[in-house]
Amino acid sequence: MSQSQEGVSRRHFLTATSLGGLALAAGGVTLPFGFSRIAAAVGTSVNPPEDKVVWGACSVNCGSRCALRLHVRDDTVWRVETDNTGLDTYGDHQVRACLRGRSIRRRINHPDRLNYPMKRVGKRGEGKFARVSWDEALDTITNSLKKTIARYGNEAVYINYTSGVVGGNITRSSPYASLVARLMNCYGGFLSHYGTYSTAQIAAAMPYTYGSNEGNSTSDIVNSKLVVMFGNNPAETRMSGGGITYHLEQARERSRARMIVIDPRYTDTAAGREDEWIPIRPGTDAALVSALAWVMIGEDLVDQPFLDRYCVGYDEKTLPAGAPANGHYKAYILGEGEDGVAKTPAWAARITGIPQERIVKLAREIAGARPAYICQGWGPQRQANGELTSRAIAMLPILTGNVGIHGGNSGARESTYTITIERMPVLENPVKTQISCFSWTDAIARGPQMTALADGVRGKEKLDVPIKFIWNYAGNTLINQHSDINRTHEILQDDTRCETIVVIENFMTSSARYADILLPDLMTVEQEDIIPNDYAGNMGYLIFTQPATSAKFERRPIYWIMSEVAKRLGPDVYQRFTEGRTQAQWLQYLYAKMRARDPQLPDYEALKQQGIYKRQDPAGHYVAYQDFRDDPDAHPLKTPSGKIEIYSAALARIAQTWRLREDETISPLPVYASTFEGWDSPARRDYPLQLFGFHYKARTHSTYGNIDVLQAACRQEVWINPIDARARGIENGDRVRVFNARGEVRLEAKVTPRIMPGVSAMGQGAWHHADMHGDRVDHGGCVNVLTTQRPSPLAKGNPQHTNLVQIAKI
Ligand SMILES: Nc1nc2c(c(=O)[nH]1)N[C@H]1C(S)=C(S)[C@@H](COP(=O)(O)OP(=O)(O)OC[C@H]3O[C@@H](n4cnc5c(=O)[nH]c(N)nc54)[C@H](O)[C@@H]3O)O[C@H]1N2
Ligand SMILES: Nc1nc2c(c(=O)[nH]1)N[C@H]1C(S)=C(S)[C@@H](COP(=O)(O)OP(=O)(O)OC[C@H]3O[C@@H](n4cnc5c(=O)[nH]c(N)nc54)[C@H](O)[C@@H]3O)O[C@H]1N2
Ligand code: SF4
Ligand SMILES: [Mo]
Repeated sequence: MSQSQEGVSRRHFLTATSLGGLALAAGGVTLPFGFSRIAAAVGTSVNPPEDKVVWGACSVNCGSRCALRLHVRDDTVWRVETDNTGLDTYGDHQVRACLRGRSIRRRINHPDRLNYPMKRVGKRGEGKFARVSWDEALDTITNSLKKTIARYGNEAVYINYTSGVVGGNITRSSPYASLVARLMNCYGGFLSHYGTYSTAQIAAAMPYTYGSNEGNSTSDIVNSKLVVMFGNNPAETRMSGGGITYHLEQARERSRARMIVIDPRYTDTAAGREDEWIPIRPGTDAALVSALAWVMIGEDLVDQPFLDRYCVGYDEKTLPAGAPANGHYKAYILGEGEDGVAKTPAWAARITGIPQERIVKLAREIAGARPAYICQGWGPQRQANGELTSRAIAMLPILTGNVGIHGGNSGARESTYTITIERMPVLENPVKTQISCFSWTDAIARGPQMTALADGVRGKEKLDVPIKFIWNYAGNTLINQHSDINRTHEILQDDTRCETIVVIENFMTSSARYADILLPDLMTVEQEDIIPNDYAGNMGYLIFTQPATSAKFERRPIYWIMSEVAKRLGPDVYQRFTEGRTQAQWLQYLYAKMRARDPQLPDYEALKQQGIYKRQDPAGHYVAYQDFRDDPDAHPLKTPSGKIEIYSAALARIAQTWRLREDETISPLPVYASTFEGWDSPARRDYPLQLFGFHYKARTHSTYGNIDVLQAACRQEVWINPIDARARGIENGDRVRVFNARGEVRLEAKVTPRIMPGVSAMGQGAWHHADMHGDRVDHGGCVNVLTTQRPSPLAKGNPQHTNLVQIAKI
């Protein structure tokens, strides 16, 4: 708690009488600092004095993480400010919260917050609950868990992907690292998953090229001449003042690097800061890259020495033994490979919607600007052919030798500097079987039919049992965030399939409605925890949060909840789970370990006082694969050959052995392939518009989605180009139906040239709002009514950006 620090500040504004006096008191630093003090001073003059100001953090999964200063009066948070420490110069800048974090008081004090444990009384999904005691709730969970494991084994217990508190350490919700996982690992284990909804395709694919999935730090753009962004929108997806959007701006201000944004939408990242926006048809980036390669090869613009020394499979010279003749990349591009098609700009123009001349110019521009920071967000890979796309985009820095150097990049998304963190240990899972994080609905519906070769089951040839028990702590992927909500409803509402669902939440979300037992959690800002930065360029930090208020109603912290279940599972389980420590003792124990590894860290009490501790990357900027670039023999990559594998023999083997459908492609080369529900799919006859759900500033997924001021500031709309709107008689602001064979969503249309013709989009994460026992039409604008549960071929990941719909005026 930062009471003493705040006490000093408060004395300043109680004695200061003018703006000048205030600015002086604040050390004459930045305007926002002075302003917030004035606001506080005005507040204190008309209201009773506040009791304290407490350091908190916004710990949602937005890829940033922000410090909050919670002003508390009468045991209630009544005002929220953000980081005000340091001189606020770039490199020691303030980690300022975005409007979501600044509105957290409205989440903390929301009238709809869950207050008591509840059990389901109606049909599953109907949303009928009755209040029960904690004892009854915990006993019920324990008995169901025991029964499930006795009858089906530990593999029938699943911990769903959830990211609501991904920022926490003790409170962390990430399924790999949560206290739920720790508990299950103390009790025989659980069916786990690989991959995430965020990065399934790129995280599966990139390692075939590079051995890992890393990018340069965004701050390294200070050394770049050109920035090329494929479907990357940090102005909306990394919004913190300590986040990537700030680094991008500051670094470009210094390097004056040109910026080209390649995205079906004119994004907030472009928004006048770009030098050029190139709209592209979703799912076709690999075609664009192929044509760029065609121009570069034809005009002798490729970095041949780099390709010869560092890469495998660019041309005949480095094609691995066992690969087919002309199986190399150059042959593929020039039309001498298996398909016999030259990847000319004319060929790509038809696929991507980008004019040929622009493709030629872009190729010359990229090859001529060194170093170039070529990167991708995760939008392009959240497509049904996303594995191919992510590796294809990486070809541009590879062809131009931009990998492993300052100001360059690998083609992946940025990496970040992180301060030493010692995670709450989750122990080892005795169960080795895994499914992809996206295929859990299938594992309920047809678990024992799922195999390694057809469905990506790992650790076993096939699943033996379906999922019978689900833990869902701090997540909304049971309904809202998982694809094809209407199908999910069918699967979940039948409680003879998955027999028990436990949801631990703050709100009655669409997922919470499917709980059998629903438990009210404390929020991170109501607990003690130490929270590291997420994506933050080259300035890492730690935030030490303290409980802003006491625990209200019967809300309980996750550590207590899991300890109580452990206790009911037996004294040995309880002992293994807690190791005899309280939550506070765990934190001290973990922090002591951190300091042992990193003696520069402030001591525990000092960190508690100062709330946030920042440090710049001592190495300057992170450069992905720099060691390898400097000395490839001494520092080989983690690929089988130790080199950049443009041709991957491992993928060639998978392509031969896995069971794939007609319209699915796994290839040793980063080729372009069309896919199900793409721009050229026959289904376009009925559903002519492509649709995806971008990550939206109104919310972090669904979190903050119930905050009125944010809803008003950033409306939930479907973007549609004026050409497509006119053809349908739709005007800006009209209510429309967006539908396909899976369902229907109703919301307002945003008619705008900011999206290319033939494509539509809406912010993902809006709260699903439908009568599931009636017409099932969603009035909340939730894109997942329209998305498919069919996984992508290699990662078995979520192709949630690959959809076809029709839009009609209501
Ligand atoms: N405000 C806010 N920030 C967030 C989140 C949030 O919900 N709200 N979520 C966080 C999380 S968990 C994640 S995983 C990240 C997600 O980060 P991303 O996955 O990068 O975000 P998206 O908006 O899905 O996609 C980025 C851009 O890709 C574009 N795009 C879509 N398909 C294609 C394509 O085929 N080709 C090209 N070139 N572009 C395409 C979209 O228009 C969009 O502008 O964001 C994080 N940040
Ligand atoms: N169509 C489509 N769907 C998508 C995506 C997309 O791009 N398109 N993106 C996908 C991606 S990348 C991701 S990461 C997922 C994210 O999906 P989720 O991980 O489900 O993320 P949220 O929707 O934010 O849900 C987090 C939940 O945690 C709760 N919560 C927040 N704080 C706390 C707390 O302190 N305690 C407890 N117990 N609960 C808390 C919130 O109320 C909220 O219900 O969505 C995926 N779904
Ligand atoms: S939503 Fe993200 S950027 Fe906004 S305050 Fe929270 S952590 Fe920071
Ligand atoms: Mo994500």
